[in-house]
Parts: sequence; structure tokens; C-alpha cells
Amino acid sequence: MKGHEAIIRQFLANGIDHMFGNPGTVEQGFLDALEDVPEMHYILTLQESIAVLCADGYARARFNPALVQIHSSPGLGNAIGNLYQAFKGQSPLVVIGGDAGIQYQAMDAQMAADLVAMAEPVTKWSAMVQHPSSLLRMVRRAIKIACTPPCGPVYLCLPQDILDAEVSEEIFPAHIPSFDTRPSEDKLASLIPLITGAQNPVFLVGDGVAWTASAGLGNAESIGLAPLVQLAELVGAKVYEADGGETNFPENHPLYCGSTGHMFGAASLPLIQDADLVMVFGCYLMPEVFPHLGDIFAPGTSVVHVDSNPGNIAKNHRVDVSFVCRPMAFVEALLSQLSSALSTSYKLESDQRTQAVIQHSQSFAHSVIASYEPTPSRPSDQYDDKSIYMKSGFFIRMLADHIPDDYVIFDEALTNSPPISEFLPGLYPGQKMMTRGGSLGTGFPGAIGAKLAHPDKTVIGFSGDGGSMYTIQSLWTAARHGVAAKFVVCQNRSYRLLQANISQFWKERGISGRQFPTSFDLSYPQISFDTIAHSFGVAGERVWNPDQVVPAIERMLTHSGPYLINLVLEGDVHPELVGVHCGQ
Ligand SMILES: Cc1ncc(C[n+]2csc(CCOP(=O)(O)OP(=O)(O)O)c2C)c(N)n1
Ligand SMILES: [Mg+2]
Repeated sequence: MKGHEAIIRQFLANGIDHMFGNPGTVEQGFLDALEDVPEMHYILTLQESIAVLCADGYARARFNPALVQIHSSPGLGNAIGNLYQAFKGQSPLVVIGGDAGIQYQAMDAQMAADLVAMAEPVTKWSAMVQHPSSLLRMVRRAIKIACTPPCGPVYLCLPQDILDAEVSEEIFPAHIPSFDTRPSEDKLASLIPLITGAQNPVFLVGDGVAWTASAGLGNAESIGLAPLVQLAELVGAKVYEADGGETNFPENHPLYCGSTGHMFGAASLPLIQDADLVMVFGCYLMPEVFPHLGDIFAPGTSVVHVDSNPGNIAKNHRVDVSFVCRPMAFVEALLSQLSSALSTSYKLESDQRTQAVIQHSQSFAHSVIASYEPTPSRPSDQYDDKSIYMKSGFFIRMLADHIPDDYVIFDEALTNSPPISEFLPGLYPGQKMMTRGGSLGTGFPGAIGAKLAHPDKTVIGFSGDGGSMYTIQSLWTAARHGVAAKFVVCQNRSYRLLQANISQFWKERGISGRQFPTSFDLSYPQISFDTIAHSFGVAGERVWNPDQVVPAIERMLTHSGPYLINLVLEGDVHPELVGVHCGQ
């Protein structure tokens, strides 16, 4: 057997039977061989970034590795931004990249580049196979590294002449090291006084929770988040998501207080500084774009960090006690010691704390409802010579009323995300996904990957109008492969988040009286997403009026194939300024 076929069979040996890719000449040998191995399903995407993002959604929805096939240097270049996204979020992606051949390395020929070096900063491991005798060894190593916590993407360059050679190696599944380590009982006991002495405990949870919820990949959903929920309830802790794109705590739980800031360290600081005990589970601190540079913890606060990634622990901020293990294994072991150590008066106090947090969560829910108007009240904007009555809250509330319970959401609705968290919460790992690392364009390809992973579930991808345009041709992939994901574009005709962020920038600098930069405006020319969808073979419609919402949702949910709703929302729309304020 030649290398072309052997690598396909090697992936199949590890249960990897989908390949998301975009082809080129230097990969022609194994794409040809693929035609004779029907067990491997090739999902054709029209740009390498989309291949990475579909695979990312597929991996995240199953907590299992996914395979990406990309072209040589230009293809790798296209993939880099979203490999970064996958790297930030611990997705076990095995990326195989084509190359003309080892024999041409010295020539610096067309498409030649230092591919391994290009991929290095955005992967856990980047390598090129140098000799046919180690082809399968390297493929197995790639799978193993991608799947060992902290999981992450790997890049393996496969020169065509290596794949052309006969393979002498045996095919057997790559071994994934067990991560079922447990903290020592003595060290756990040292935490009891810290916990019982705390008046105001805060938990910070990140994607390390979901990715290592079970001891092996693949069944995070069945293990669930129950032990962590139990611990939070026992100690009456406020729980904040930090550095999270997965569901690391049930979003509808009264102790869940939402996410720390993504943008400004100053916004996250008050959430942490009134704590006297901070327990960090599977996350890096802190994930903002402009993080706080000083101490984020108040003096005297005890900080406990539990992570399967030692690199996260004490990376930027002080830590008092740490455990390198799966957060859920730590929590289970701690619970068995803690339950008997808590006095009745402690339990009364923690109940009081819980009640206070519940009131806080309710007032937050009220503010979401006030801002996003789930009950439409007034015409708020004009679009296409029509009055628009609604904000996203109404659509999302109606969708929540009609959707089956087994929904999976990829939420890249950005400024329209709060009502999604309110009405369509993520309850277990794999039910709700968001982008990581600030990367746009993930919503639709991510939903396609998730639907391929769960053909029987209702999968909805939400995207802003801006974000959707980075990867809009992913709709074609859904139509081509009959992937019945549903897509919702929140069309506010602007990069609204950038407008919100510059408002903060102006506020901090005492600047007033400015118009939003016209580069944040998407109103002209008008984008018709339903027309784009139709042209790619995806059914869809435009919704701008509350009366249209329920019938459109019913059509979307009952349609047998992929379906897109172009949801027209109010926005800050100034087409008259385009070209004027740019000085053109
Ligand atoms: C690949 C990439 N390019 C640019 C940005 C910068 N950016 C952050 S938010 C944003 C606007 C997103 O607009 P949209 O998807 O319409 O959502 P809205 O803010 O309107 O809710 C942009 C362009 C980014 N995060 N990622
Ligand atoms: Mg927008």
C-alpha cells in the first residue's frame, strides 16, 4: 500500500472518518486514493479557513479529534487565523498540509515556504514527514499530541514523494495518554480551611473544564458539569466564565453570572476584587484584549488554580495553591472531603450567599430583556423603505418557544448574544459554542461541523452580518453535503461591537461629539443574505417585521435541508456618511 492510502487508513483506525478540506495539485495523490476509501467522508469547503472552522465545530460538538486537509503555503496562510482560534480553544485538529516533495526542498520552487515554521505559532506541534519509514509514526504522533490535554491543533506536512512510496509500517490506532490523575488527599485537605473561611468565593471557569470533563475525549456530554455545579452550590460561589467558548457551567444556573470582559481588564476587575477566595478551573487569566496589568486579586485573597494545562497556572498572576489535573477530577475528590467538613452554620451562610447571587442574576436578566425587547413595542428604524419593529430578543424568544430541547447553538451573534444566553442557554458541554481568540467568521462553518457531528439534533448558527461575510461561502458546503444546519444572520448593518468599543475609547479619553467611523458601517451597498443563500443552494428568507417571525421560524425548523433567516434588526445606519467622512 502506498502512503496516500495508508494515511487515510491510519486516521480511520483512530475513528476519524471525516476530512474537511480544500484540494490542490500537491495533494492530488491522496485525494485520488480517497475515492477508493468510501469510509472516509470528504467535506469540500471553498477556502481553507472554512475547512478549519467546520472541523473545529465538528471536534467541539463531539469532543473528539477532527481532520483538516489544506493546500501548501497559500492554503496554510488562509488557515492560520482560524488555527489561532482553534489553538486558543483547545480543539484537537489534525491538519495535514500538502507539499510538492522532499526532493524539491532545495529548489525554493513555486509554493515553497517554510511551512512548519508558518504553522508553529498557532499549533501545539508542527512537523514535516522526512522519510517514508516514519510516515504513520508521525501521523500517530500528530493525533496523540492533538488529543492530549491541553488539546490543540497540530500541523503535519506531507510531501508528495513520501506519500508516493510503499509503506512498510503497520497501521494501528494512535494511543492517547490517560489523563486520569487525582490530587493527593493531603493537599486537598489543606484547602478546607481556605474554603470554610471564605465569605465571598468566586469561581472562574474556562474551556479546560469542558475539554477535560471526562477522563478521555468523547464523552464530556455524558459526564456533564454536575460535580462543579454541586461544589458551587455547596460553597455559594459566584461563577464567571473566563476564556470560554464552550459550555463550562450551565448558563441558566442561578449561580452563573455570565462572562468576565472580553475587551477591557477594567471591566473584569470588580468581579474578582471583591472575592476573598478565587478558584480557577481550566482557564488562562485574564482573556481580555486590554488586560489589567496590575494585581487582579485584592490583597489577602486566596487563589487556587486547577488546570490540566500547567502553562495556564501562575502565568500572569499570583497563585497560592495549584493542582495539575482535570478540573472535574479535582472537584469530585474535593467534594468527597468537603461535604463532611462543612458545619450547619457554614451551610446557612452559603445559602444566604446563593440567594444574593440569585437576585443579582435576576436583575441581569431583566436588563437583557429591557435592552433586547423580546416583546416588540415600537417602529425603531427604516430598512428598504419598510419600518422595522424589532430587536433580536423577540426572534430569539420565539425561537426558544419552538425549538426542540436537543438544540445545539453556535453563537457568533456578538452584540445580539445576550438574549441567546437568556432564552437558549447552553446546559452541558457541546450544547453551546462561541468563537475564541476574537476571531470572526466562525458561526456558520462551526454550525455545519456541529450538524455533521449530530445529524439528529437541531443545530443553529447565529452570526452578525459582519462576521458572516468572512466565511459566507460555507453555505455552499452545507448545500452540497446536505447538512441541514440552520443559519440566522443578525443584520444590523454595522460592525456594532466596534461602535460599542470606540464609545468606550472616547469615554476613557474624554472625547465627545464624534460620529462612528464610516468603516464600521455596512449599510451601503445593502447585503441580501437570503439572495446569497439562494445562490448557494440554501433555502432562506428575510424577516424584518414581528408578524413574520413565527411563520419563518416554523419554516426554518421544518425544512429538511439547510435554511437561512436574514433577520433585519435596527442598527446605527448612516449610508449618507459613507464616502463623505472618508474624504472621498
Ligand atoms: C477576522 C477578524 N477581523 C476583524 C475583526 C474585528 N471585529 C471585531 S467585532 C467586529 C464587528 C462584527 O460585526 P458583526 O458580525 O456584524 O456583529 P455586531 O458587532 O454588529 O453585533 C469586527 C470587524 C475580528 N474580530 N476578526
Ligand atoms: Mg453587525
